[in-house]
Amino acid sequence: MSLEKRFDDLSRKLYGRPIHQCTEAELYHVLLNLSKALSAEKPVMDGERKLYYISAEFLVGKLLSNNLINLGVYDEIDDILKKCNKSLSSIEDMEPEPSLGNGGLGRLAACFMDSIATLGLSGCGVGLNYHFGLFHQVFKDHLQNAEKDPWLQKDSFINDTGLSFDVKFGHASVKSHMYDLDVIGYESGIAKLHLFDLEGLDESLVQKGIDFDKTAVDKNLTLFLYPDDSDEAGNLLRIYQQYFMVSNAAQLIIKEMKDKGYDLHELDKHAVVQINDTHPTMVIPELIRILTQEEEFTMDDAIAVVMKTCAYTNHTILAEALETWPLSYLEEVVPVLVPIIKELANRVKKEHADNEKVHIIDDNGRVHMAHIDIHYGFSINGVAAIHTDILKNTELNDFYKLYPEKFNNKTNGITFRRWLLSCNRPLSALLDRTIGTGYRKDANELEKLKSFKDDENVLNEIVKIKADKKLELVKTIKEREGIDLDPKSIFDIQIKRLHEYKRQQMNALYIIHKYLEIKGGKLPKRPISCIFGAKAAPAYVIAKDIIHLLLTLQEIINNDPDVSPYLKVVMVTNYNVDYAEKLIPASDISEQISLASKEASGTSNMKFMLNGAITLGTDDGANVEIHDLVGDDNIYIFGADSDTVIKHYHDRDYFSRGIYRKSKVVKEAVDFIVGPEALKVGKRENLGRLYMELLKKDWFMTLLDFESYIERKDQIIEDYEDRDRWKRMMLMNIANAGFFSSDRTIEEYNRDIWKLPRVSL
Ligand code: 26V
Repeated sequence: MSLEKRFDDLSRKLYGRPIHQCTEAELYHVLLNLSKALSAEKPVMDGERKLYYISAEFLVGKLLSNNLINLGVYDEIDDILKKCNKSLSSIEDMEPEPSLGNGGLGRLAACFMDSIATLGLSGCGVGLNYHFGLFHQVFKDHLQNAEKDPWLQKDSFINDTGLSFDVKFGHASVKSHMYDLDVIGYESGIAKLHLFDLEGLDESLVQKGIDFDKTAVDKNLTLFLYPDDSDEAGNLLRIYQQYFMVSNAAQLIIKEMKDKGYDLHELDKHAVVQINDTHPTMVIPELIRILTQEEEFTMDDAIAVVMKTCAYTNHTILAEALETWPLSYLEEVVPVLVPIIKELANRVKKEHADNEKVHIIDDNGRVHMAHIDIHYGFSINGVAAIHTDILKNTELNDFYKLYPEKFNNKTNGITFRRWLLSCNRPLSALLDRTIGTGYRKDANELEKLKSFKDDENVLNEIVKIKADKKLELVKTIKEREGIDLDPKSIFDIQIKRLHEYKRQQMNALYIIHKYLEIKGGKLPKRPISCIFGAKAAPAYVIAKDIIHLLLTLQEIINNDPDVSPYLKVVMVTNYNVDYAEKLIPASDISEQISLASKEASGTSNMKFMLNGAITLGTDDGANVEIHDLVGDDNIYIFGADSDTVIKHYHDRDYFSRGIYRKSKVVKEAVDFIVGPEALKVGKRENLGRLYMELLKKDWFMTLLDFESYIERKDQIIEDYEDRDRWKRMMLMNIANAGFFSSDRTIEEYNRDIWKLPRVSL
């Protein structure tokens, strides 16, 4: 049967009408069901050895377009719809975005699932099905407000599997329910993403905002991702959630091994578990518990086999992000695991009596989750070359000395299906026409584009695609934010979680600096549009203050007739994957300005590069590798390097106030935060706190790099006017992006850690 007939039959079956008479919302549901029917015909990858990728986040993004692309039917569906006077992009707008992640770590897990499926590896993802997601961000009085994000609908991409497990906590016992999301590989089979949900979840617990009774764990476990953990109940709830996730994962693994008739003593031959950051760490003691208590293993045998099965990925060096739980909390939530954790800790203590830094339980009775992973896993990897080096040489040096063979680097990657084929179809069409379609499966083929570096037609087409994407974004921003942008202005974009180390505040200081220059009569040659997207953790006070500053600047600058023709500020509302797919193809400048050493990798830097934006950044995370690939001429690097920064922390000799006192530009920009113009619009409490933070602490050394940031940013803005040079830089960035395909990253994970055979389809 032809696809068109199937599509039409389904629309008649579901709505009693042919395609052209259906509304866009109806067509979304028709296509959702068509996509599910087509994916059900594809093989599910399952082999002799299987990967379980456990992660608290899977930021999958909207699924319809991507699924149609990976099923190889996007263009055909697009044509059918066009014939019926319908547009696929308006239909896509009907799809709610799954709210199952927070930032780079969750999006990485989603890119990995796409690559695992595409490469035909036998693997699945395991996570939780948060009904209200992270949170939905709204702005009121220039402040971030958090609301629930009810993204789940009755008819969705998620399928009920009917599988259920019991999970026993200290004071309660609950039942889970497993839902599956099919991850469709590009012209390949299916990998399953298993999302566990709590049976008996009570959505009505959430009445106002994102507040709910955190103690009602038998009713609240899968309401939110990262519920506020600023109090004890919040901390306990996170442990409940983590154990719920890993207990389900462990039970699933054991069940599948038994169903396939494998000997659990050979668990490591048939299963490999990737622990994504420390959130799933308890899978280690949980597997040991099941093997010793339910499968008659000795403790030695259980530990030995689990050690050969589990591998850990570290995603940050920030001490405050490395989880440590008080033993007393674990005793309350998961008393069954405590004797096992103590046993694991004792073995380490005995073996390494001389070095407390590698112990699992410290003198304050806190359990260091990463230490469990490192001692009792067989692999530990960082996510970019510089990050892995810092882990080896500084942060985890004591462990590196013990287990050098366990440490390895896996530089992050992104799936080109979503971040090129889906979000920038004109650019992928141009690539098809110039270098052929081979790059879709072998991203290194993007290099072929280099032979067009002097081809004016190709260069001008790249520029034209960018201009069109900017026009589309202008329309979106007008619709969603009510702000007018000049499509001819430079689009300078910083999109990522709000965190002091990422230094959105430094970008804000530059905007203030420009504002003051324009007020003083120094006008830029071309208008600049500074665009931000970021959510701040609801309990992270300074991060919310930075959002307040950005919204205050947006109000002041966009309404000032002297300045707004030259400078605009936009903080987009509720930044998510869908927004990223619109912002990234439209970007001229990619802001990657973290304090060197602090950004483990970054992944938006790769997405921007692939879409022809030029990086303005520090030598940090994967920027270092981008820099190596494109060379000095095609990137703008500034600021202190990671060695200098690490030395400042070591010597405790960084004082921001000294820089503020010495530098006029620094002082002017910082003072503006609490000056009369800002306070007319913004709040003294928030702006005053931010001002004091910069002067008294500035833990992430904003002022250290501010002058060199101004210098480099002024330069990149000036160079934008050299249109010949700029378009060559765009081409060189696109052509060098192949290395950052997540297919390459997954090939490396598989080669060095997972060792899965390719499933023949
Ligand atoms: C979490 C927290 C939570 C408590 C407050 C402070 C804080 C700071 C950072 C984090 C990040 C946790 C891990 C994470 O998301 N890392 C990100 O992982 C990405 C994928 O590997 C990587 O590209 C980003 O550089 C890294 O920040």
